[in-house]
Amino acid sequence: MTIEEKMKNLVVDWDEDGLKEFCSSLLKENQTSAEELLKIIGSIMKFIGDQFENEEIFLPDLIGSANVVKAVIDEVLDPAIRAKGGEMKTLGKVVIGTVESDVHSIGKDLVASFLFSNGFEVFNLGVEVTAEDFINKAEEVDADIIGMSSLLTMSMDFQRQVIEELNKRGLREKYKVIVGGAPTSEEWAQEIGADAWADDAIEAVAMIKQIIENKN
Ligand code: B1M
Repeated sequence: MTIEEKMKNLVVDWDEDGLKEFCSSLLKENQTSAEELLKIIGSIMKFIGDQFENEEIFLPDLIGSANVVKAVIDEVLDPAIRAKGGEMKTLGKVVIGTVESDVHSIGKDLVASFLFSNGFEVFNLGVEVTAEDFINKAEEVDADIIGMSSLLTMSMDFQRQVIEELNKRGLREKYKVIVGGAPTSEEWAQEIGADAWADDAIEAVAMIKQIIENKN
């Protein structure tokens, strides 16, 4: 059985302790990296999402699996990445969150972890983050980038509202804004006046590196 198959079984069985133990032992024995395990988790969640969309599983199954994945990211993978990152020189500061009214955290957390593992200082504000909170945090930490995730068609407009609020406060030029999440697109990013859009966590890192290079 491959690592991915074993992890998928543990997620589907809601075996949180089993998945934590399995990932911890892989890391301890240097069989793989936390970044690789995050990529695998991304593809497992896509598989589970497809099953949900095809009505092969139901909302409680989805919630159970998502909780297992969140616990492993928070308690095993993110700490492993942070433990390695002690000596890294920061490439820039990113304030990131899922927008108001939206509780989807997994994709945003993957982006945050990938950014951290690539040398960015990341301020992850969690979910249901208001425009006020995005902007206050960016001001407080003197961020370079504000990153907003949205998984619901109904919550996308809050990305626009954050940009409008930045404009109102005369702060729009101070920060670069990147948006992402399944219902968003390059065209959406252009429509709301964001600086960049990324399809996945890897692309988000590449886009943000590019933005920072162009800024300096
Ligand atoms: Co919900 N959900 N959900 N959900 N959920 C979706 C998004 C949905 C498409 C499922 C469906 O019906 N087909 C649908 C939205 C439809 C729409 O509006 N277009 C939906 C719905 C309707 C809902 C509820 C309303 C259900 C209900 O209550 N009836 C409810 C909403 C609650 C709320 O937010 N107010 C709800 C709740 C939930 C759970 C709590 C059960 C759970 C979330 C748990 C959690 O995150 N802690 C959940 C889940 C798990 C999903 C699906 C199945 C999977 C999402 C996920 O984690 N994907 C999702 C269906 C799907 O996507 N196939 C669905 C894996 C993750 C790695 O991918 O998040 O896309 P993703 O992130 C990617 C990219 O998008 C990108 O990079 C990431 C990594 O590669 N990306 C960025 C994301 N953010 C980025 C930011 C960036 C750049 C790139 O820059 C800043």
